[in-house]
Amino acid sequence: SMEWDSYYKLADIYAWLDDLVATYKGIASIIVGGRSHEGRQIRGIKISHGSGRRAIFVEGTMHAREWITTTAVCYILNELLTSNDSETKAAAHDYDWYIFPVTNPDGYVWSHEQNRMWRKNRRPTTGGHIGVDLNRNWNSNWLVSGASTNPASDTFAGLGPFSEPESRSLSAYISSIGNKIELFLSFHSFGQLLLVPFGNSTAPYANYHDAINIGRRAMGALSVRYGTQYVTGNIAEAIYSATGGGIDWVKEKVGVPLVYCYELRDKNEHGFLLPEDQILPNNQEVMDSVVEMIHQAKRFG
Ligand code: 0X9
Ligand code: ZN
Repeated sequence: SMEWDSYYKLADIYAWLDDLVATYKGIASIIVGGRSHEGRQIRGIKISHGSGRRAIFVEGTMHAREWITTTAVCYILNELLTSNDSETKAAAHDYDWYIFPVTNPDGYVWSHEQNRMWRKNRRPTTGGHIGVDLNRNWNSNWLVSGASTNPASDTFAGLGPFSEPESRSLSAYISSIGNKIELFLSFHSFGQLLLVPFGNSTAPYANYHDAINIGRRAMGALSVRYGTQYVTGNIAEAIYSATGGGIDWVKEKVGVPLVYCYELRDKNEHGFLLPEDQILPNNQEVMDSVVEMIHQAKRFG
């Protein structure tokens, strides 16, 4: 089991997923959201307590060095399977959950073994350069803004939309269950932000104000335990203009009503190197916010 006091390597996380499925037979099953360039699975878990339920999709570690997102997604999964809290249990029972802790497995392994600050995937592109920013590679306003055509750049968008096996296969998986997804959560770090689409436009869409209100209330719940403050806002406004991101595609092309991108702790004191003693508090406050978000989403319909 996980102790939430250190960051885990990919092999340990994947073995833990397999253990959970063995322990929670009939409720948890392994799902595979495709394969990476180096042939690793994008391995996740589906939690389902019965048929006919709407779905919540949770993914982390699209950016390799954002290790706090890996453990936060694992924690959500663990709580949904093991918590005795009534609201958490209701959330687990009322929805089908599709949970992928590591959507960029090659990059994550590279960040553990070779370069702690690696962000992109590990596929060779042009000019001897390696890696595409998977959060610029989705087919939504691809390469329109905040993305690079330079293969050496950390925000290189790739040679075309969905040029990368990780974003291509995960998007196909999302499409295959798209009409049942009610809420989509993408975990990044850092900055303490809760972002809603779109990456290059601040124009409100149909449920924009509901999305912001639900998000603000969820961040209110997040702040209760340790006082951690998050800002909720549109991507282009709250952080910077960036297109080709996962949540933009999920909103625009799949039509999922509620989609959010968390930018977890901290606010650049430690940045990507968030100390291990912040793992548990971070994960607890995030779980508080997810439970409240579901509660609020029901209120707003
Ligand atoms: O630049 C990014 O991809 C995200 N910030 S990070 O520091 N984690 O790299 C922000 C992305 C926001 N846009 C979308 N999710 N579409
Ligand atoms: Zn990121």
